[in-house]
Amino acid sequence: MKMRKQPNILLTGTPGVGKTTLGKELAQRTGLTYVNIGDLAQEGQLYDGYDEEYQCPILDEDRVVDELEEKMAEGGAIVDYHGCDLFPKRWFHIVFVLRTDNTQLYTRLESRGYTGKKLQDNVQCEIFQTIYEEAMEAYSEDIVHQLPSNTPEDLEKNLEQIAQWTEQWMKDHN
Ligand code: DAT
Repeated sequence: MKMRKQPNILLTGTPGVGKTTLGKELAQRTGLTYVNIGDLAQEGQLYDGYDEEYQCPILDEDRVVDELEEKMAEGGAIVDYHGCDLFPKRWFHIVFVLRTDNTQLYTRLESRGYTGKKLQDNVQCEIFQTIYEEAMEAYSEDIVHQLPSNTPEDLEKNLEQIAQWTEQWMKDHN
């Protein structure tokens, strides 16, 4: 029996915009598999050096892509990462860039323990819509969507919309 085809969804955006929160709930609702790139890299130690400025390991992008290739070919993955141009374009059927107002984001990152340059750079990343522009360059513009992610109501609406899109995609492809 052939397996039911499922789409691959990319959730991206500045750290703190709510990718993990949305991704995990979405996985529960749709039955798709949530994949956190940060966790994957940590588990497999998929790193290539250390960033002294930000005090964090540097992702080995090639190894991350190799690690995921099989799963992505199968379909049904919800991928969560604060960057998007490291993945092959062909992997994703739709890309969501979550967006948060900067005062809100500042508070969230501060309570995550970010301070100083790391905090400022991340808020600035959101103000300059860096990840949105990265997504528009890396993928077909017609599959890239921005989602406001400020309030619990936004979260609920986003869940609802993406779950509906997923259901429709599966009807169209099975
Ligand atoms: P990310 O995975 O993008 O780094 P997260 O899911 O860890 O972000 O969320 C960061 C914090 O913000 C966390 O405390 C939960 C909260 N949050 C996420 N989405 C939200 C929303 N739509 N409204 C209010 N708070 C939200």
